[in-house]
Amino acid sequence: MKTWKELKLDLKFFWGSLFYLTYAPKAFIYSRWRDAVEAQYFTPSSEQKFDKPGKLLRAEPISSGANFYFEQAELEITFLTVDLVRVDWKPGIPPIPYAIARHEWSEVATNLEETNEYWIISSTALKIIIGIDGSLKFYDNQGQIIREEMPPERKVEGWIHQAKLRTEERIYGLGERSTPLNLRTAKETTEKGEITDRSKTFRMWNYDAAGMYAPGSDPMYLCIPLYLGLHSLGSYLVFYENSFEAFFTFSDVAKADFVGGSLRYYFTYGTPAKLLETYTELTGRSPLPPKWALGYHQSHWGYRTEQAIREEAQAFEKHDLPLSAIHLDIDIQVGYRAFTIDPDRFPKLPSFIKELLDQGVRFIAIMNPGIKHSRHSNLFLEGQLLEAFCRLPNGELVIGPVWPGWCVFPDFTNPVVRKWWSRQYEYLLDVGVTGFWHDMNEPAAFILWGDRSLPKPTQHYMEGRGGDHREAHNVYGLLQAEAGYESLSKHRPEQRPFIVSRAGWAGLQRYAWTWTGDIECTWAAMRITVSTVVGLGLSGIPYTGPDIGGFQGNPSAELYLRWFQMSTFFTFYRTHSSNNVENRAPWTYGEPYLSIIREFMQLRYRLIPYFYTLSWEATQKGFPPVRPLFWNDSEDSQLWDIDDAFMLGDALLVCPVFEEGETEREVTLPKGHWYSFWDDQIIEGSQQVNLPAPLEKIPLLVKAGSILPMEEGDKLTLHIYPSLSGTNETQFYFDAGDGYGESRLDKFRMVRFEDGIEIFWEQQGEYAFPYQTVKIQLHGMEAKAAWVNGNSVDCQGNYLVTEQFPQMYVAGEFKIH
Ligand code: NBV
Repeated sequence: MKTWKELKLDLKFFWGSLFYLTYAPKAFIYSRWRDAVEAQYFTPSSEQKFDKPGKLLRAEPISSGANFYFEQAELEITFLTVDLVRVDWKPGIPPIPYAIARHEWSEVATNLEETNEYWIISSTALKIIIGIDGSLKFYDNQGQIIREEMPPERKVEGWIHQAKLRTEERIYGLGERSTPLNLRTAKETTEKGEITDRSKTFRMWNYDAAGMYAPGSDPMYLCIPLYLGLHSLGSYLVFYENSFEAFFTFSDVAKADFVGGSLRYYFTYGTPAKLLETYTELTGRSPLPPKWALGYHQSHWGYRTEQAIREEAQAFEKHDLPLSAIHLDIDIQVGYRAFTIDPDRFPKLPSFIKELLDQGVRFIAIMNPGIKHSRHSNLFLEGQLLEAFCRLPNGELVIGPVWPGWCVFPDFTNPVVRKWWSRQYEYLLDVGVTGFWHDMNEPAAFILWGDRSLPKPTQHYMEGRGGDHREAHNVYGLLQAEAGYESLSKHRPEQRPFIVSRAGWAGLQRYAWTWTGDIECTWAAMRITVSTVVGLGLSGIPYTGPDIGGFQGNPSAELYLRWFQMSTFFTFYRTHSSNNVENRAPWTYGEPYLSIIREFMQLRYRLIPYFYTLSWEATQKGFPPVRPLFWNDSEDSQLWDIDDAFMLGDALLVCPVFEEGETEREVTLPKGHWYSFWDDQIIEGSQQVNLPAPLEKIPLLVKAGSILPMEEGDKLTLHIYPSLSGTNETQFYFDAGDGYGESRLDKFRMVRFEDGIEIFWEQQGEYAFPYQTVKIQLHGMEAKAAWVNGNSVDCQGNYLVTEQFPQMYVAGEFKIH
């Protein structure tokens, strides 16, 4: 017998499904029309086809590189730095550099040599051998071969590019993926759900999961044609600057098959950290987010009125839970139209937003790119005059069904359209909306079969050079985010923009955060999220997180709790759920879950100085805050496949629990020593251990040698985790938390001695130190005496309270020797 609550949920699900059905006739008409359009416009190209480049005939040096002339192709190799090269095979339509942030590079000295069998182009750090047949071999500065590429194959349109993979080689990246972290272990699943032994083919085509996806589903919303290879001789990164649809497979070879465009790619090698630093130098880094964005966000598709939102915010207060933002879904709009908020349901919006802000809660509004095709829509009329909407080659408007009904789609590849779109945010900013949530921007349309997007012959401006949807599709969300970002920077220059975008491409990190979409509510789904988030980080996107508890379905209390605990250590910390499930918030499941969740939320807020420093580091180096375990230990092959745990920065190792009823879990530790965050137990690294994971905790480890900054009001506690020996350096970044004012860096050097530790503290920058007191909390050490700047100070067991100091010595006994 079902309980009343279960019956209510079934009913909600039933109505929700009926609601989707109302779109079915439009989806049917659209799917038929799209198929007809594609059949009409796609005729085989008359372009001459050849397979391989043919024989290498000659080469000539150019500035920072060389040109190589083959019988049927041309190859241009340019060194942007000594260890970053651009490889450009021609012919092919040159890409519009949407991904690229840096265009000017200093000249690099290169050397071009010819031998009997091949040519060599080299810098001081990288040597490339160009075979007579067009094969390429990349060598590092030790003379080790890092990557071996076969001659590319030109198709009628597009290219196939293959490289050999070493037996032990692992592959990561491709943007957002819902598979094991090492993409080489992912297998194809049959329609019946059976797993085959064939390698999975990953598709590059931003894709709307339309309400629910399960682990293994591919493609996802945000594809990036980039991967990292990691093997016993080193690691490298390849980024294809080609936004066309493509298929990547990793078996004995890595195969990239593009349906169009040119074959232009970038190669660099080095440690994973170095790879991300170089890649984000090329494609740009995330700007510093406003600090509040690192707090907790609450969302549900279903908050319809001012009162409902007020009650939700008040419930946070009532339950003594922190809240930084509330996300408002399409139900607050008028007929689901972009840039609208229903004035009847939000009669006093500016004062309501102010009321929320006074409680520290920001108002984030959703927006979809589709504009209602109607003469009663101002945006439609304006856009028509501007010729802003996508059309077919015969000039016919592309009209597809989305939430508002029949919609037209702005062509964001046109700068005039981006500017027009940018202006639309202005009044919502004036009303007080803090940030925006870009949904359905793959772009997605409702269908009954076939592709969930615009017809491929849809024409795009492509900055004036023209192109069709096959090329523009994957950059659509990126360019919408650019327009949004420009708008927020321009119209509200004193605050940092906050945009969350579902779709994107290489470079999205410059403008927006993302989230991992409509994941189902299962333990397996929660588990795969670690790979998705870590993989996105390795693809240059540092800010992401899942809908806590999953989007579609009602998780058990335990699943929600475990999901919450894990997400406490992801950058984007948000509960969100579908409109046909129960509204889910930290108190939904009562005790003991509420109290445990509260503790994790409080821990998250205490850790904000740590998160914020990681954000600053992302602006400087492009390092994702959430990292794989091999990040600092890429030579340890034991760590290469670990995707059930992750690092938050260099100091914290997070081991979520992925099974119902589990109260302990196995953890593989990287080298060094690790402190259990909960009880200071010290564990030696480079081994597998079983750690307790009762409901109220997940294994959380701190690397020996770290200092963890934690704040509570105007008090900063520096948690000191001494290493066995040597010196460790750490720095923390502080500023006003928003805007573009002064900042400061507090740099700590910790030296471990036999009988104590010495800490040096240096400051840089004009921003005043934001705390009244500093507490030094020692871990794994019993203090006996302490001196600050040479003066003896009171020291109680394992902590002392002080002001800022240039030097401190604490003598005592250590738990590890
Ligand atoms: O706007 C409704 C949902 C949203 O809640 C979700 O987060 C998005 O991923 N949106 C998708 C559109 C409908 C999905 C069925």
